[in-house]
Amino acid sequence: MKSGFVAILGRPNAGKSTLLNALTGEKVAIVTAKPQTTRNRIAGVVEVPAIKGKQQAAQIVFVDTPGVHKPGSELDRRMLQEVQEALETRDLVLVLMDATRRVQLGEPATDARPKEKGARGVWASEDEFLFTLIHDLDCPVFLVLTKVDLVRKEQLLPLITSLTGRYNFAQILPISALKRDGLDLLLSKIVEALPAGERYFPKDQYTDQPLRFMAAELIRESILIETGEEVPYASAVIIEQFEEPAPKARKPVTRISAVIYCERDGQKAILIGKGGSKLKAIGSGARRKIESLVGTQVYLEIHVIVEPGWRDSSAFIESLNWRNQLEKLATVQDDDEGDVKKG
Ligand SMILES: Nc1nc2c(ncn2[C@@H]2O[C@H](COP(=O)(O)OP(=O)(O)O)[C@@H](O)[C@H]2O)c(=O)[nH]1
Ligand SMILES: [Mg+2]
Repeated sequence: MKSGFVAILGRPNAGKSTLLNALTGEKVAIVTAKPQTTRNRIAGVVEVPAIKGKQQAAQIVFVDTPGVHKPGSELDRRMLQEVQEALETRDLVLVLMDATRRVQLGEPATDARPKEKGARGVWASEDEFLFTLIHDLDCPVFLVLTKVDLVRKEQLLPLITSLTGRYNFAQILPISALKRDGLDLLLSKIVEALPAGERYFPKDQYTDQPLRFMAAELIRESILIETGEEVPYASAVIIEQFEEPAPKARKPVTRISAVIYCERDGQKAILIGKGGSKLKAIGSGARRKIESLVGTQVYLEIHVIVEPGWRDSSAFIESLNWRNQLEKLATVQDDDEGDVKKG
């Protein structure tokens, strides 16, 4: 059999998380129309069955990453680090490009142009930045043009020409993650390129994320849907308590207590809303999704706390990372088992 890690790389909003979910057939990563939805690298595991005489069986570990953009805050720098960490352990890279975007033909990279959204100069220089990340990779890199359900075929050609002029891609594959078009071909091209190897994850595991982090992400997705302006970007969610139902409970309930951190009083007021109406909407939207994730009824309690300037606090940002949270939980458990508790 074959196996390997496949990093999904691209600009914000390219459709990376949508592709991850389409490939795994599960809601592994949250998806919204807003850029910079994904903050951590997230693995989604796909089992590909063998096709007799054609293709070996494979386990592909796709790694979704935050959108590549030039960092402004400490949070941005941490997100870029997640991208780089995904690139350290990979057997193949997918560069995902939104097929609906405009083409820049041979434009010079410059930051001197106005920084409005979609301004040509900014697009070009941010692309250049993405290309520097893949510049020295010693593995196959596929160009995947996604959202082709939104464009006519003849529109693709100029985009392909301009992108292949910059990098020697091993494959160029048009897909639509939304319509699930082109995914089988993409999978078989990936399997072809992967090395022989054993599974990295148990056969029935579809992600590396712990449930409590997925619950935090679903709450963040609700915030992204329910609020506008800078509120979603200034918000972070931490699960303080995640209590699974007692074994054999007649009516199993998962009890979750979460905190939404924001940066200013005004943002807190927006998150809570008139008479608590906004927080209620965020909570009930998230609760439904968490219920379908954990498969039990969920009691969800949410508090909002102002943590001024957290996006520039590396200590706070590190505490958001579930890999760090797991380490901390393990230490607490060790302490509980071994030592007499202080205080
Ligand atoms: N029409 C269409 N929209 C898509 C497709 N893939 C993603 N999108 C949309 O593009 C937006 C960004 O998707 P997301 O997966 O969050 O992008 P990411 O930031 O790269 O992870 C969302 O509104 C998606 O619904 C696609 O294949 N077709
Ligand atoms: Mg994403």
